[in-house]
Amino acid sequence: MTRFLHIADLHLDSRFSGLSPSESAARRSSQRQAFSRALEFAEKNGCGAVLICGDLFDSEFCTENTLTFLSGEFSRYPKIKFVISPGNHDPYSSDSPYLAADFPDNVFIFKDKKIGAFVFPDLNLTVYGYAFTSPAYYEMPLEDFRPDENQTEFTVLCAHTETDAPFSPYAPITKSQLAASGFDYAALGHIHAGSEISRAGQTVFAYCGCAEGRDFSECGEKGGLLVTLSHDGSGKTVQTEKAVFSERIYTVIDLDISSLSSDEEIANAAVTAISPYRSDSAKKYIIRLKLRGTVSNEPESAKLTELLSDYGVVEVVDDTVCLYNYLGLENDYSVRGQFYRQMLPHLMSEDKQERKIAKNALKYGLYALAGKELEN
Ligand SMILES: [Mn+2]
Repeated sequence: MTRFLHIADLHLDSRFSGLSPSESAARRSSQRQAFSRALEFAEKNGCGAVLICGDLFDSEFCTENTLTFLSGEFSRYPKIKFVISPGNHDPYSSDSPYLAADFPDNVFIFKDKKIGAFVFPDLNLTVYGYAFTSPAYYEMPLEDFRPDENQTEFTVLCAHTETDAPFSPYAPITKSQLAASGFDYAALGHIHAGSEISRAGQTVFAYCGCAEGRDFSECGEKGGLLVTLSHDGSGKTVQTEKAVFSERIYTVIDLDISSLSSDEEIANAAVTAISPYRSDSAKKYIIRLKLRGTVSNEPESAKLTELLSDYGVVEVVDDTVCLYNYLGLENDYSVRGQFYRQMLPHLMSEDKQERKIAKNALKYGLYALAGKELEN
C-alpha cells in the first residue's frame, strides 16, 4: 500500500489587493496555516509523499519569510517526500522563487517542460511530472508519452494542467492521453473549485482544488485529497478521501427581504440567516450577505454591513428590485415612470385577468429596466 496527499494552488503570498494591509497580511497568514495543516494531516495519516500540483506561489514575487517558512515545514517532516510541479503562477523560470529557495533533500521539484519522473523505491511509487517554465504552456505534455518499464508498482502523475481543452495555454491534457498513460492516479492542479473523482481507462484523476479560498469566487471549505493505492486479489485499487485545510471559509448567504418593511426587521432576519455560520472561532466565515426580492424602499446596505460586521459579514450586496413604490413611479419622469403610466390603465382594468397580466408585465419590465435577473 502507498499513501500520499494531493494538494495544489496554495498561491502563497497572494496580494489580496482589495483588502487593507492588515487584512491582507492576515489572509496570507491563513494561506500558510492551511499549508501547515495539510502537512500535519499528511503525517498523521501515514503519507509517504505530498504531491503539490502547481501554484504553490502566487507569482514570481515571494517573501524571504515565506521561503524560510516552507523550508521549516519541509524539514519538520524528513520522512515525507514533497514533489512539486511548478504551475502557471509559479513557473520554474530564471526569476522563480524556487531558485532562491534552500529546500531540504526531501523536496523534489520538476524543472523541465518535458515530462520526467522521480522514483521512490521505498514507497513503491514513481511520480511523473513537468514544470511550467513560463506562464503559458501550449504544448501537450502527455503527447507521445510512454511510461518507462515500471520500476515501481505504482505510478502517478503530479501536474498543473487544464484537461480537455486542447488549445489551452495551461499544459492541456486530454482524457484519452490520461487513459493511454498507464498512471494509477493523476493528481491535478489549476482548477481551484476542484472536481469529482473521474476515471480515464485505468487512470483515476481529480483536481483537489485550492487549499484556502481567496475571495467570494472560491466559496466553501477547501483542502486536498488523501489517496491510497493498494493491491488486492483482483488488481489495483485507488481510494480517495477529501480533507479540509482551509482556515477561513468564504460564504454567500441569500436573504429574501420581500416581506420585510423596516430596517429593524431586515437586520433581525439577517442575524437569523447568519446564525448557523457563527462558529466557536468567530473569524471562521467571511460572509457576503445578498439581499434579494422586491422591496418598496431601498435597504440601507451600508448600515447593515456595519451592524453585521461582528458576525463576520464583510459586505452586503443589494440585489433587490424596488418595485411597488407607486407614488414614486407616478412622479418618476424617467423611462420607469413612463412605463408605469402606460401600464396604469391595464393595472386598473375591470378585467381581473388583465390586471394580473399587467401587474406581471410591470414587474418584469421594471426588473428589465433595473438590469436584474428575473427570479421566480
Ligand atoms: Mn492556481
